[in-house]
Amino acid sequence: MIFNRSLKEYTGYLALQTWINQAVALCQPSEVWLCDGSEEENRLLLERLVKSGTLTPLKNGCFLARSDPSDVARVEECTFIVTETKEEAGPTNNWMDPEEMGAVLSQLFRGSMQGRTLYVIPFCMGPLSSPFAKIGIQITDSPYVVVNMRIMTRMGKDALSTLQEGAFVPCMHSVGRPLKKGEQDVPWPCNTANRIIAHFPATKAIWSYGSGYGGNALLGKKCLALRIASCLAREEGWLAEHMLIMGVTNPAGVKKYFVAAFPSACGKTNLALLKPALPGWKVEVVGDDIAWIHLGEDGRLYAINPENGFFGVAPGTNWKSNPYAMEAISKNTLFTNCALNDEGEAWWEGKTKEPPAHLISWLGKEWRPGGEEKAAHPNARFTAPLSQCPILDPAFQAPLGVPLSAILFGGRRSDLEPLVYEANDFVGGVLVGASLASETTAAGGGAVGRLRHDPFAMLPFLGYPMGDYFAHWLSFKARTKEELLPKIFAVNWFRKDEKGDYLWPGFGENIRVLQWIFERTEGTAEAKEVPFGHIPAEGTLNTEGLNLKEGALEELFRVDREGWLKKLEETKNYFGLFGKRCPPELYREIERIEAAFVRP
Ligand code: OXD
Ligand code: MN
Repeated sequence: MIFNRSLKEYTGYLALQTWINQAVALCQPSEVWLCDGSEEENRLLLERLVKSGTLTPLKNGCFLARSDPSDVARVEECTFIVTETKEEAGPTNNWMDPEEMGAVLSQLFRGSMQGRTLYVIPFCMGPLSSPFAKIGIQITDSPYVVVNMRIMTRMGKDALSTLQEGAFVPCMHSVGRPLKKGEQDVPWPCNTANRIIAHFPATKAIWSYGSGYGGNALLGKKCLALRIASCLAREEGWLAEHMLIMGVTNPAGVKKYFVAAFPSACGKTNLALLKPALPGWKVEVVGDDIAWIHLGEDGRLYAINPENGFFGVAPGTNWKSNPYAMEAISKNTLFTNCALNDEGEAWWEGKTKEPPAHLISWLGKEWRPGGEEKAAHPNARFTAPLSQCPILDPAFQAPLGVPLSAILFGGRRSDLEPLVYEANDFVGGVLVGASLASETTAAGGGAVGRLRHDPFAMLPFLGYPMGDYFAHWLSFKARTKEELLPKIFAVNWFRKDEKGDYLWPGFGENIRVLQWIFERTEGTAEAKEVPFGHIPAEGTLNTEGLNLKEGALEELFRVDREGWLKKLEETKNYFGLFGKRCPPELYREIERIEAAFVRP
């Protein structure tokens, strides 16, 4: 065991030692490395990774990894919720029986780390001093995972110091490629034919096999902070959400916090790091992907970011679309599946207006512009510490989180959904979240551009039945005064005209929409009532200095009655999938909107 302090010094030692012993007996590694999270350790691991060909050093302390071409995204079809009955996992999850899964996993993991090092990663999701933080212990045979987890979480000794006996989420991970004596390793070991990412809500355990990529392997993120956390949140009365957290300050210096849920790769990082196009407005970021939301003693909702880094989609990120992200990733960043330019920097589609004349592609091949193949994979990622972000919110480490004034739901929809509207009330807002649908992206591993329901942007990340989740959201209404709950809004930056061009410029100009939302939460912005809520009254959305195409604004807020009635009907059909678990309040809200459409 390589660690300069004995495990016995930690309160949580007994249960942890047992867990490590079991893992060692099962996986049969050739050495065990308990990670302390230090600079020195990180340097050693990076050296190992460069030597093994997994990482290529870049400028400014950055590194590039090229994954196996078959291991490039989360794999939703290989992700399971393991419960006694299928009903407990719910109709939106893949399910397996615990005994059956136990048998599959013990076979896969037996000897899976032969010839490799077993790393033990203690990590904390949430600020170390937060009563809402959760400790995870990830066991992995991937040093690439260790160096990523060090950026994405509070990892090592500090996390271990806060461990109480037995109070950790056990996270077991293997790339599934044992090495025979003398066998040469490959740069990106994986076993994609046998990938399985299994979650056990009853014991809160996570077992992941066969993939080294992103959310499949960095188990603090989607597995712990969303799927397992959603189960904990249901039991303990809070919410674990796929949401960014941002602070918005107006020119008068008043600050409010918003959270926003968007499906994967729909612009959460860009919105969280928005550089306002309007003078006097300021945006600061608390988190770009996950929010843990608790009811405060004052009856308001508060959010913490359980993560400590960005694991963002690189393609499309540039100095215009997201200058603060570009700054954050300018040093000490791990790039995965980006291309490599001749200056020793990572490159991806959209980084520069014109692609460089020569690159090495994410596949490690010579690349020149004009061909069919992309230089970077569409789901290429950067892993960068939040601390490097120039607009990190000062309350980022606040143990109880930041108070919320608004909740936004958004998808990628080329038609129907207006640029922004406010829901009728809290129940109406829960309906907005529950009926969220979006065009699919490269992050989920399946077909791209297909409209699919993605309630609360949580479809791939909920650990229990969707209908119960809707009811859990609604339960907050009875637990506090409605006027203390954040107002709920829907946004859609992706509306297109009949030629297929975007109607709204997006990016920094989205502050105009945030301004209206901000002012609605203060009760100062005027609104026009529509059946599904309120849209900005004419002239209320600040479009000064914006050169919108003629008719664009009208189109962005056009209420397509037939389209909406069809959507409501279709939403009812979709909710039918959840049977009796779907709360009747949501059907009543749909009926209320339908009736308002029918009334002259
Ligand atoms: C992510 C995702 O990586 O949602 O954040 O896929
Ligand atoms: Mn995400």
